[in-house]
Amino acid sequence: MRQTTLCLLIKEGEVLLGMKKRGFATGKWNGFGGKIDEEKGDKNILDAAVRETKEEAGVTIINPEKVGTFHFRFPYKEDWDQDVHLFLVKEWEGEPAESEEMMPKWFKFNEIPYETMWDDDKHWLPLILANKKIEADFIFKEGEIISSQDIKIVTKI
Ligand code: 6OG
Repeated sequence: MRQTTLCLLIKEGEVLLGMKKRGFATGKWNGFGGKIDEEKGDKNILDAAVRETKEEAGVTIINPEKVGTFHFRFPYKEDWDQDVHLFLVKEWEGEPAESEEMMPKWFKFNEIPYETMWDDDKHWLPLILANKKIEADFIFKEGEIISSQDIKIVTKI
């Protein structure tokens, strides 16, 4: 299964999201991340998290904390299937800046634009912002709508 990363930068009641400007999920707000790319030197999932956040948001993340694992499945489009490793980031170097792929913006926790995000996000992001760790399965049907879901709060990840 394809392994990808998703990083959420957090500061004082705000979360940094990026508007995806091209490719998969264009037009959605999301965290930063992508797949492990050995050609770009990634040896593990953490390398991919650091590299992708630098490429997409212009910041170097420090001490990312793994807070979730997702199994996303798209029976109608299996090449979208992926396991996503979610990281919370409270330290970084640099200022978020627009890239070719993403336009970053800070959102207050109570102003998160769930209506322009992946359908799953409204179900798990509030848990993450409340300091929970999760393991979740989501199956989608056409139109990228959830057809089934299972979110478990875990203590160890
Ligand atoms: P690229 O193909 O752009 O990597 N991703 C998802 N994020 C959320 N919030 N919900 C989903 O529900 C997602 N499916 C994938 C993981 C894809 C990026 O999109 C994330 C990666 O950061 C289905 O390289």
